[in-house]
Amino acid sequence: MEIAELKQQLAAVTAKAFDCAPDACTDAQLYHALQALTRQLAEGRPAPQGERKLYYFSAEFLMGKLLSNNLLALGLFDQVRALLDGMGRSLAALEEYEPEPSLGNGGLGRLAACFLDSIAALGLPGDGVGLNYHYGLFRQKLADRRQCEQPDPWLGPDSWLIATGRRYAVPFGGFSLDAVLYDIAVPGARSGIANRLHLFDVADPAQPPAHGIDFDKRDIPHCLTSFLYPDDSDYDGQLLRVYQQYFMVSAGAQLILDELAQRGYTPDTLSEHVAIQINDTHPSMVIPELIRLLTAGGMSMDDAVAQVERTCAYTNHTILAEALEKWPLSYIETVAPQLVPIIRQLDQRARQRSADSRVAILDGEGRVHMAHMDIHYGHSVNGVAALHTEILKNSELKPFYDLYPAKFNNKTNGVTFRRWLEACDPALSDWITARIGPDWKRDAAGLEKLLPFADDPDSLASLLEVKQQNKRRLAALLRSRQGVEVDETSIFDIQVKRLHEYKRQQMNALWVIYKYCQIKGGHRPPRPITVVFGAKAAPAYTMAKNIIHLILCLQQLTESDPDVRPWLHVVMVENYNVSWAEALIPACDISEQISLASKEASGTSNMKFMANGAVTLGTMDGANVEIAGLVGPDNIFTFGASSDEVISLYAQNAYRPLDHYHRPGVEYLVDFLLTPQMLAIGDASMLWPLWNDMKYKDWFMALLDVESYIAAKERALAAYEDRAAWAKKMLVNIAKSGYFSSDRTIAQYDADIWRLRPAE
Ligand code: 26V
Repeated sequence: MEIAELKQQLAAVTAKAFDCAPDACTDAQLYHALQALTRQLAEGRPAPQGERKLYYFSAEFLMGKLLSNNLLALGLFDQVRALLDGMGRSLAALEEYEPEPSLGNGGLGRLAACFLDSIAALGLPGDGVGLNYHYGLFRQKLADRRQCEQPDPWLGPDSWLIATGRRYAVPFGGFSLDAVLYDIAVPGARSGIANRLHLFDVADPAQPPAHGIDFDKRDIPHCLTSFLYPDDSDYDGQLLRVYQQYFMVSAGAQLILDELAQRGYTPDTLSEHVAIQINDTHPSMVIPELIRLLTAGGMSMDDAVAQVERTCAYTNHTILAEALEKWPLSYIETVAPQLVPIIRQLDQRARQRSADSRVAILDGEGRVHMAHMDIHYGHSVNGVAALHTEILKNSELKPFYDLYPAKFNNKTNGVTFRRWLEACDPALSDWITARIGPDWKRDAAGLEKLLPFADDPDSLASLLEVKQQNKRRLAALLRSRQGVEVDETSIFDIQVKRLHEYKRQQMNALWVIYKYCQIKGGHRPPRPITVVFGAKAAPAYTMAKNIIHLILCLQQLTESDPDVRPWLHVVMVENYNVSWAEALIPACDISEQISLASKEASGTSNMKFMANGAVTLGTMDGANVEIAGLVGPDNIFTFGASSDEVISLYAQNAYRPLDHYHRPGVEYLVDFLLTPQMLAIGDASMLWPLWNDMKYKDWFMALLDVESYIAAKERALAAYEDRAAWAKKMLVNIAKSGYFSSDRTIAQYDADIWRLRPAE
């Protein structure tokens, strides 16, 4: 669409809605009009046709704001930017009025959103299936150096939700509840089509809780879709999780069979016409539910099991034992009693396939191992990075790999470069296009064409200028949102991700202590350093909250010390989310990816940072391994124990944190937590358990790697001072990042697992 026509259409909307021309509108009104227009264009697109259709089931879809993304997909991004520019307005300013959908939590949810974007861009028929949470995970407030949780309402008059008018009755034990279907259109870039994200909701949702995020967890009819991952530290909370899961998959399975019939196919052809991807174990009950529905329609159990096994595929996103779901069968007896005989049958059949009790579905304590059900009754099991898949095959899921070697495959994660480069970093996008043309927007592998510019001083100088511009933009945002003043000439070192001990934000905090002591001892760095953290802690995860407390204490300590403040600045962003990521990632110099090797399945922010010209400081974990392989040792800073070393330390129970604590460079860092200056700022009831845990337990081995981490970070900081050499590292990272496009990942899922064969 030309700019003139766009302007005309926009004028029609503003005239009708506000009785004025676009120029006379406020930013809020202009946002409203642009959103309405964009929404209408997205919804007007046809669905892709094909023999087989994918349903991507996920408890989370961390979509982020949709205006820029949808404009890009519709091919209107540049025109809208130009139009607004001509009016003296900016898209960024309008987007401040868009609430961010709070439908996700972390990597798994953001991956689902990137996948929907790529599925649509490739023109593949594939819809998402999830739940319409009203108050999200929670909104994080930082007060008194602690995290507080508030509801995160996001549904308002300008939401992207489409009320479809469709609903399905979900049969729970003792009552039934209607699942009301809302959709969000997912337009594909350059494909001309739009898929849908299907979000099920209760008909009569509860109002937000009066205090924090506490609510009546037994009020299933009203509260089922209130929150994502509601507290499950008690029985009611655990049961609510199972209610949510069954609600999602039962309604989803009914929708699938409905659409199958609408397309003119009978249930005995299910696997030819439907592919289901089970995103981690939250949707696993779709397997027995589909079997239930198929057999209720007259299909034999043998045939139903075979259909479902050919239809479903499972992705594993974590090897942390506590995240592998095991629900007592008694819970399922309460929530969905009709599934119990089916799950027992599936367990019996699995026992016929293998006598190895480690692969049973039901264990001796009457619990259902959800992942086991997925592996037996799905045709594909994939990990999300090369190292992760190898660990699944060789240790975590080894008995299953021995039983079903052909089911296992790797699909290294990816991210959509439309959101994570084109939309969030227009200056860098223009810099790239000025050098290699626009083809990289179609196929990110084309970014390799940048490599010859690694020796072009002008290109390197202007690349540094782009980074500077993004740092300035972030500084302005930090000022307006949090009242924080950061030094734009400092090095921006950024760690943003969920707070978890295995991700080792506490190790980064130990580095802050190291640097603080260095500066106090008169060793100033050559240039100021800004260390940015962003992380939410699960509300019941005490140690994670203690780590947030430590970071906030260090923030206050460094800020209030005039010797240190000019050289070392700790900033914690409040309520880290997709929108924050879109401002932080383009501004980053050093990308912190410091998980304990073997624990981070893949990571995806590592890929986004890389594509935006940050240099990784990381362990050889998850997709960092593949990043290191692509950019080579000169363009990444790696450190720490290898995954093999870590796995063998666990296997032999041989890690002794005290041995590391007693090393001369380590003890004072750990003990710093309990110094009078820290206790004057912080709370001993949070700092002491952290100190005690690090010294005596340290399950994720921060002390094992802290010395090599500090050394590697020093190397990175020193390397930054050779500006031309650093710019070259940035350029190589950008040039090699194309492999991590989710378009590539999705093409592989389709070739190896889904085989969607879209109609030409
Ligand atoms: C598990 C659980 C279990 C306990 C209750 C709450 C809860 C919530 C979520 C999960 C699963 C989270 C898994 C996850 O997000 N994994 C991340 O997936 C990314 C995409 O594949 C990957 O890049 C990250 O490395 C991995 O941590």
